[in-house]
Amino acid sequence: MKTIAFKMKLKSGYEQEYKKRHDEIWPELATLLHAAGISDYSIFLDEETNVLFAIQKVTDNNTVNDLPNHPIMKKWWDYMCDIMEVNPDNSPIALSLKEVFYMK
Ligand code: RM4
Repeated sequence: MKTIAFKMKLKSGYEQEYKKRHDEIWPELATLLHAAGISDYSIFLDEETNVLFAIQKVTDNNTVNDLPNHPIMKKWWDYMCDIMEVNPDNSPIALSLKEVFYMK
């Protein structure tokens, strides 16, 4: 198991809508993410910059790299693309973050 973190960006003015959509996350999406090896997934919003900071645990044999091809993942990204900064395929622009400190 390892912890990974990345950042995404929310469009201005969509904080409540972003939270609402995640409060009502599709059960099939949660199942898919769990099946891919993701757990303890949190997303925090920096209200000054609209940067979304995401952190999650992934199993050593995770299949996270297959998620962009999955129909449920694609459907979620299509659903979210109006309120996030996205790539041409509607996946969120996500930048990996480097761990520089860890304390148990
Ligand atoms: C985010 C974004 C991410 C997804 C989470 C659940 O807003 O779409 O890719 O993992 O939702």
